[in-house]
Amino acid sequence: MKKGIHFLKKHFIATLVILLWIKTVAISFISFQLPIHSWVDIVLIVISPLGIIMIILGFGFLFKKQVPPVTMLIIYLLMIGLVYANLLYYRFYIDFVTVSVFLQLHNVGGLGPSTAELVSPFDLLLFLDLIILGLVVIRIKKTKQKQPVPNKKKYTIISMTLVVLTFVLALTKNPYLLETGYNRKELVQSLGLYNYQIVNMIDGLKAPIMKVLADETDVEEITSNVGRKPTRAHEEFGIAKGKNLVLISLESTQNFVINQKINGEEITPFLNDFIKNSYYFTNIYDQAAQGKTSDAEFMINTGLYPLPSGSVFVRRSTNEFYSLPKILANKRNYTAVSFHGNDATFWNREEMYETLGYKRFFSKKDYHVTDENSVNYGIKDIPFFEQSMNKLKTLPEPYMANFLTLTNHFPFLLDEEDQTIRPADTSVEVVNRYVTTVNYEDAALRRFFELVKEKGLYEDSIFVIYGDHYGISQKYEKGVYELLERQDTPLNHLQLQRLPVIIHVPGEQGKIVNTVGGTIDIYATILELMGIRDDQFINFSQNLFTKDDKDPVIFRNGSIVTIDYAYIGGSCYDKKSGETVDTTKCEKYLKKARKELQTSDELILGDLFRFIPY
Ligand code: GP9
Ligand code: MN
Repeated sequence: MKKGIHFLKKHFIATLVILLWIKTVAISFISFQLPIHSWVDIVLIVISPLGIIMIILGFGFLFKKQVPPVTMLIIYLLMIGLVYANLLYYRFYIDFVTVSVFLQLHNVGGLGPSTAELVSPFDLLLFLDLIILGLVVIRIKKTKQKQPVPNKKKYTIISMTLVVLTFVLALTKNPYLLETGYNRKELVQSLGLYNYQIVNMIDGLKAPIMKVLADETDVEEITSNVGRKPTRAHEEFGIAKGKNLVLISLESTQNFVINQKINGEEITPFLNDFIKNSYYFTNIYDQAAQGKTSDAEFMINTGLYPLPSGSVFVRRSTNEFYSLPKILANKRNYTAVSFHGNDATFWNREEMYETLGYKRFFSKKDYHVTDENSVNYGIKDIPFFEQSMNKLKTLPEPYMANFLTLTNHFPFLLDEEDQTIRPADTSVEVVNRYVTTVNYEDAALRRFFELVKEKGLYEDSIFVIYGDHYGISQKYEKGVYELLERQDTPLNHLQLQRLPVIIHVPGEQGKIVNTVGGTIDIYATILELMGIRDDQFINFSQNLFTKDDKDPVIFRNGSIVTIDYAYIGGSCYDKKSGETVDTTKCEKYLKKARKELQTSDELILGDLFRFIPY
C-alpha cells in the first residue's frame, strides 16, 4: 500500500491523466450508445479525450514552478463531475448537457423529482479512486517534497498535437461536423465529451454576437432560402374560419396509447371515441428538443424549429416573432390567452407569451391549488379544466385559448383514488404508471368536453389536441416494447416517437390522416383551417392536409424521416424492408435538413423578424 502510494505520488500527473482518460473512454463505450460505423469511430472515441484532458489538467501546473496537488485534484474532481452530470442527463434524455441546459436547470422538469430514479449504485465506481488520490495528496503535503514537473514544452506539444489530430480526423470523417453542432451524439463521438463541451460553449458565445451583427440585408437571403411553395387547394381550407381556436397540449403523450388496451381495458377510452368524429393524424413525429413542452409550443405558435440547445422560450423571449396569436389578432381580431397550472415563470412562459402575442396568462396563481388537488408538478388536470371554465367563459370572442395539461408528467405519479385503470405489468415501473396517468388525462379531456358543452362553448370552436413530446424516454422503452409485443429496433423506436394530433371541428365528420409530418406542421394546418394561407409568412411548417409524404420530417439533431426512408443514429434505413441502405439514399433529405435548421437558427438567433414587416 505504502509503495503504491509512493508510486502514485511520483507519477501524480500521469495518474490523474490516465485515470480520467480511462473513465471517460469507458463511459463513452458503456453508457453513451455512440454510433460506431468504422474503425475511425473507435479510434476517435479512444483518442479524442486524451489531448484535452492533458491540457485542462495541465493548467494546474503549466504556469507554476511545481505541481500544486490540491488544485490538480480539484480540477480532476470537477471534470469527473462534468462527466457524471452528462451521464445522468443522458440516461433520461439520451442527449448531452449544453451550456443552455445549465442555465435553465431550474426548468428542466424531467430531472427534478426523478434524479434518484436515474442514479445507479455502480456510479460510485466513478468516484472510488478519490479516496486513494486524497491519501496521495495528504502524503505529498506531509513530506513537503517538491513534485517532479514534466517537461512543459514536450507536454504542451504532445497534448496540442493530440487535440489537432482529433479535430482533423473528425472533420475528415464529416466535414459538416461543426456546422451541424446540434448533432450532439456525433460531436461527442468524434471530438469526445470535453472538446464537445468547449465547442458548445463557443457556440453559446456566438449567439448574442449574431443578433448584434444582423441587419436587413440578411433577411433577403433568408427569404429566398425558405423558398416556400404555395399550398395546394384542399377541401378543409377555412372550415374553422371565425371559430374560437382551442389548443390542448397533452403532456408527454405518445401515439401508441391510442386504441391500446391493457388487460382488456382501453388506456384512452374517451379519445378512442373522440377521434371517430375528428381529424386524427397518425404519423406526426415529436420534433421537440431540449425545451420540451416549450419547444412544442414554440413550433406550433411560429412554425419555426426549436433551437439546437436550450429553449427559445428561455433564450430568446425578447425577440420579434410572427405567431398564431399575432396573425389571428391582426387578420381576424382574435384575443389569445393561455392556461397552465404551473408557475408563470416556469420555462419563462410569462415573458415569452407576451412576446408571442398572448394577452393573458392564467397560471398557478389564478387557480385554487391545494395539496389535495395537486400531484407531481401541480394542479391535477381535472380541477385544472374545471377551474378554467369560468375564465374561458368571460373571454371576448373570437378567442384563441391555449391549455397545457400537466398530470401526465414524468415520473407519472397519481393518487390511488384517481386511478381508474390498473397499472400495466411490464418489468418497467415507469411504463406501468404511465398507463394510469395517461388514462387520468383522458378522463380529464372527457370532463373538459362535458363542461364546454354545458357552458355553450363547444359549437363555435375548433379543438386542436396534441401530444407535446415523448413521455417514455429510451431508458424505459423496454416496458413499451413488452406492452406492445414489439422488438426493440431503431425503426420501432422511431415509430414510438409519434404523437397523437387530433383536430375536432364540431359539425365536421373528420377523417384519419396518415400524412408523415411533425409537430411543426400543426402551425400551417391551423392557419389553413382558419382560412388563412400559410405561405404568406416565413416558416417551415407544412399544411398536413396537403404535405407530401416524401418531404422529410426534420428532427433537431439533423435526423429525418419520410414515408420511405429514415436517417437515425447515423444510418439510413429503407423503412419498408427495415434494412440499412447506403447513406446516399438519405443525403438529399439530410441536405434539406441542414439548410432548414440553419436558416431557422439564423432567423431566431439573429432576431431577424424585427426587420420583416407584417
Ligand atoms: C411544466 C411543463 C411541463 O410547466 O412545461 O414540463 P416539461 O414537459 O417541459 O418538462
Ligand atoms: Mn411536456
